[in-house]
Amino acid sequence: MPSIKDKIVFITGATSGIGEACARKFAARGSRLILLGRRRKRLKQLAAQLQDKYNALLHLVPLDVRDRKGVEQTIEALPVEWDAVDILINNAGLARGLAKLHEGDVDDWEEMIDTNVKGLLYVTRAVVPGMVERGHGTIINIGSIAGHEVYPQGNVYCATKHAVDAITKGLRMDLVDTPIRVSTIDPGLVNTEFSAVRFHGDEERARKVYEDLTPLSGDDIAETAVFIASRPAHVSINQVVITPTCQASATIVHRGKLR
Ligand code: NDP
Ligand code: 8X3
Repeated sequence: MPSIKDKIVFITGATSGIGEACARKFAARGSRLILLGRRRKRLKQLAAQLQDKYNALLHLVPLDVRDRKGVEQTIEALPVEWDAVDILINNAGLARGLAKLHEGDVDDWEEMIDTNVKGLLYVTRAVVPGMVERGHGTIINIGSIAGHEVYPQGNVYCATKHAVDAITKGLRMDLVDTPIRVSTIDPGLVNTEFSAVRFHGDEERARKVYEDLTPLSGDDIAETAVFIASRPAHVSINQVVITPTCQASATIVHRGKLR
C-alpha cells in the first residue's frame, strides 16, 4: 500500500468537524499538512496539538475560500517546500437555514453557493494545474447525500452538493488522461458543528438532529479519506456514500434502539 507519509495534504475547513478529523488522521500517518480555515485561533490550537502529538509539519492558511483573489494569491505564493500538493481535500462548506424556497433567506443562499461551490472551485482551479504539471495528485471532495437526493426545505444546500457531484464527475473526465484521481465522500449525518452553523447558533435545535441515534463522527469520514488517498496509484475510489447504520436516506432515519 503506498504510504501517505511525508505527502503534502491540503485540507480546507480544518478548524472543526470533518476537516479537523482529517488533519488528525493524516498527521498520525506522517503526512505534511496545509490547513485552511477562517478561525485563526482554532488553526493555531490545532497546529500546536498536532506538533505536540505527531511532530507534524504544518503550514497554516487563515483564509476565507470565498475570497477569490486571496485563494489565488495564497496558493500561487505557497513556500517552495509546500507548493507540491499531493492530496487536496475540499471540505470547507456549510448549510445555512432549512426553509421553503419561496420563504428562503437570500443571504443564506449566497453564503452556501459562494462557499460550497465557488470556494471549492477557486481552490481546485489554483491547486490542480500543479498536480497536472507534476503528473501526480489525489483530490477528495466532501459532497453529501444531499448531492444525490433532495429533501424538503433543503433546496439550495442540496443544489450546492449536487453541484459538487457534477464538478467532481466533470473534473474526473477532464483528468482521465492523467494519473490524477478525483473522489467524493458523500456522508449522511455526521456529528460536527454543521447543524449549529445551519441553525445560526441554535445549539438546542442542532442537538436534536443527532438525538436518539448514533451519528457518524468526523473520524469516520477522515478514515475514509485516508483509505482513498492510500490506494495504489492505479485505483481510484470515485465515490463513497456513507451514512450511520440508522440512516437509509436523507429523510429515513431511525431514532431509538436498533432491533
Ligand atoms: P463544521 O461546521 O464542523 O466544519 C466546517 C468547516 O468548514 C470549518 O472548518 C469551517 O471553518 C470551514 N468553512 C466554512 N466556511 C468557510 C469559508 N468560507 N472559508 C474557509 N473555511 C470555511 O461542519 P462539517 O465538518 O460537518 O462540514 C464539513 C463538510 O462536510 C461541509 O462541506 C459539509 O457540507 C459536509 N457534510 C457534512 C455533513 C454533516 O452531517 N456534518 C454531512 C455531509 C456533508 P471556519 O469557520 O473556521 O472558516
Ligand atoms: C449534510 C447531510 O442530510 O443534513 O450534508 O444534508 S444533510
